[in-house]
Amino acid sequence: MGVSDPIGEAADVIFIGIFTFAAVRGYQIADFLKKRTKAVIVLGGLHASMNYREAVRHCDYVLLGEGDETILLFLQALKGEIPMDFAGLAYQKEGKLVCTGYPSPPETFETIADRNLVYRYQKMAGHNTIWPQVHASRGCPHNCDYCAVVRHFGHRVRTRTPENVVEDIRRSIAFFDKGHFRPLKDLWITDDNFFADREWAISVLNAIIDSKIHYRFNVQARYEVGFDDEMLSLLKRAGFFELDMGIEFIDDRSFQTYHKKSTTQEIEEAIRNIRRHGLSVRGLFILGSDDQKKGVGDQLADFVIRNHIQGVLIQSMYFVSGTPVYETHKNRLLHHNWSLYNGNVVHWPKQMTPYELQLEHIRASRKIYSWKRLLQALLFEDPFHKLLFAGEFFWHMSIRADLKKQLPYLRKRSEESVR
Ligand code: B12
Ligand code: SF4
Repeated sequence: MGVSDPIGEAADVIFIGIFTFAAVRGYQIADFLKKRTKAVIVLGGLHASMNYREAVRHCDYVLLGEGDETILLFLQALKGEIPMDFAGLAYQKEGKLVCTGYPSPPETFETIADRNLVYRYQKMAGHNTIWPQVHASRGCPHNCDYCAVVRHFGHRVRTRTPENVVEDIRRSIAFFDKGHFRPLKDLWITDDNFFADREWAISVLNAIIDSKIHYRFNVQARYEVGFDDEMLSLLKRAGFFELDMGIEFIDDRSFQTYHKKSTTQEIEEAIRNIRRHGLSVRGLFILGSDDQKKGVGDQLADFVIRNHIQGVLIQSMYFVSGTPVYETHKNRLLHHNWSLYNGNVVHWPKQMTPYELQLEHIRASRKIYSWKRLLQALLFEDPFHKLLFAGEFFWHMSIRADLKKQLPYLRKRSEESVR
């Protein structure tokens, strides 16, 4: 599809990838294309894979799991070169669902995407809200109940070679910086658990240092890396400025309930050590656990401020079928409107109403991104963090505006006496 063929009339196959928050839109596009083109419509990605029974109603085929190898097999099958029966397929045949199961994940995934192939991506790259990013490994050995990613990519950690990662970083930076002025330059390593294979992580960091690429990087991390002084020094030398830590909860009971192996004390100690190494910490939090009560918004904000956490993403719990939390909470979901699974409250927590929980979220965001803290950041932070905080201040304003739009609905549902 392109400018001369905006709806893909000439396409033979159209592949559409969806995460949960994009599923509704993805289905609309798939339905539209199905009616308007002759192309074979294929849905894939995390949400389509974990909800293939739902996704299959909007397309000709769902391809489950990672697409690197199955897309090629699929194209071969479509051309009649191999039978359409390999692992990773779901489709409807004579009104019945056929599913050949999840395929084995690829062992190597060294292909560096040509970013020029994405329609208008070069234009989007000029915006400060889109950063260069590289995904260097897949899989995580942990088993947190709410995590959809580990169900999709599996527990076994699979990595790209350090040379391949560095080459991708180089090309990503070149693509993003070409012809654009971006005051906040940084590249995000988006792995869910970059440090799960310690030796490999060290070799990637050494490869970045040897490459003489001078850039600013951030990466997602569990708290354990905060006790690894060698790793923290290497991160600093390689140009990393921030670790995005999946902290999730601020009470030990919630960690236990959802099988997240952490304690609040360990996390706080880790943050202190990370900061000692000159790196900042961004906190990724989940609100709405069954152990949390009213007041959790304030507690979360106090935790962030006390521990000098430089920025936050707060997300109310969400539930995707295939995750343990979906099984334990499916009778308490407010709806299955996936487009609202983007931070909003979507379930009945145990000790608050949905409305109260949404207010806690708004309160935490307002306290962390207050005018007073904006002024403090502008006065006392380094130039990069001044800009970052100011940007996030306005971003959180827009997040709160979106959260507030849901309040009337959540109030109404909360007033219902029968759950
Ligand atoms: C980068 C990222 C972002 C960036 C995106 C920036 C950008 N320019 O792309 C930003 C910061 C904007 C972002 C925002 C959000 N994100 Co986000 N994000 C990610 C992250 C960390 C990496 C994505 C990635 O590159 N993955 C690596 C590639 C290789 O994986 P992939 O895209 O899934 O593709 C593979 C397969 O799925 C498959 N595949 C994919 N598509 C298709 C299509 C077909 C046809 C086929 C056959 C196969 C196939 O093949 C690929 C290769 O194996 C993921 C975590 C993760 N591990 O994916 C979270 C993640 C996608 N985000 C998530 C969430 C919740 C959000 C937010 C709602 C957070 C919030 N509260 O605001 C917002 C939503 C924004 C929006 N409305 O669009 C969740 C989604 C959960 C879910 N059930 O869908 C994830 C999974 C994080 C998590 N730990 O749960 N995000
Ligand atoms: S540590 Fe992170 S990536 Fe691993 S299972 Fe838990 S939430 Fe998922």
